[in-house]
Amino acid sequence: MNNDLDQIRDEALTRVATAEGLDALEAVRVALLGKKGSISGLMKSLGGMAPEDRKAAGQAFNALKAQVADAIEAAKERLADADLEARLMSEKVDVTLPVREQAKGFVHPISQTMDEVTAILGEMGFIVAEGPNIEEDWYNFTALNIPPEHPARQEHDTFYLPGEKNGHRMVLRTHTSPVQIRTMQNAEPPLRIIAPGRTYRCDYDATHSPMFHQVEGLVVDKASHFGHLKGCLIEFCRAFFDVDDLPVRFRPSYFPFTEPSAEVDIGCTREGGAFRIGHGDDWLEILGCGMVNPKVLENCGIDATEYQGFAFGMGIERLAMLKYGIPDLRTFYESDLRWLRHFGFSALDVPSMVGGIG
Ligand code: 2NL
Repeated sequence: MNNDLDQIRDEALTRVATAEGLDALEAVRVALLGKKGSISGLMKSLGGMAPEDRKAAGQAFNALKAQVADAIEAAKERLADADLEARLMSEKVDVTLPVREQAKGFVHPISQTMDEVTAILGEMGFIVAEGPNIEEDWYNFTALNIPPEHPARQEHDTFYLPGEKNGHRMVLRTHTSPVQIRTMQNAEPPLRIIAPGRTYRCDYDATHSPMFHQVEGLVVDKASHFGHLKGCLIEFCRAFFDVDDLPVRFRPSYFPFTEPSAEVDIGCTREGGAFRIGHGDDWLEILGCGMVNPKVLENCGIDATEYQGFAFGMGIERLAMLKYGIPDLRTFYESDLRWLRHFGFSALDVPSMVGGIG
């Protein structure tokens, strides 16, 4: 019996020791210790033994089983080490390879254009100011010398909201001017601010969206004059369109909040369907401006006998369409990723970050 067991042990340990690879070792394990394995078979044979032999045989079988199991574990470790060693010898990892490009988002042309406008005016010394999109009609209209009977105040242009605040009707701001009104009320001149942001008008067709974007600018100082306004906006137009000798013209106009008021045109060509900014004998309107109406300064608590100022406003969608050749206003708001991949910008091209990185 002991000799039989010794032989089974020797055979089993030889099979374990000579198994080539982890798969072969697993096959050996199943053949020996599996449900139908030979050592498991020994265990089953206990039932047919004489009771006086059973205890000693059981102990011997268990010892054999444990020994073989230990040998298999040890062999498994040895083979796994050998596998790893072989892989380390045969495989190479080039740690100098550049990483794969990550999928990244795009900057929307509206954001890009706002950033460009803000960067140019920021370099001139304008500070960004912000305010609520939901406004009292006093800030949106009355303070700006827009009288109650003015067409812009009528229901069809303005989104009026239910409820009142401080006895005033609430509106979605129709321009960012109320931001400047609030600044004039709360800060001491001299002021040099821009107000970029969303604006709302009840209008929707091929060239109008109920939500759109504006940047307005305001300077208030003791000696600000129309020459400053012209210099500032000519410089802005040339920087924005990146044309050093861009022709810029000021055409008389009317706004209730400025006096005198002007519209600003830039030179362009329209020939045979081709359109080009910066050359030729045609003109294109791109922004409105003027000297701040003294009534507006007084409405904000600024002494108009001591201070004067100039202001301007521009629509961002229109500037973005002109600069980047985007033909249809509505595509700005469709969230079409194929469109954004075409017209969008890399995050690192944001001009406010140029020079800030790398
Ligand atoms: C345009 C014209 C303009 C202003 C906006 C303004 C603001 C204050 C006082 C006086 Cl607080 N003026 N803003 C002035 C002239 C024109 O916008 O065509 N915008 C798209």
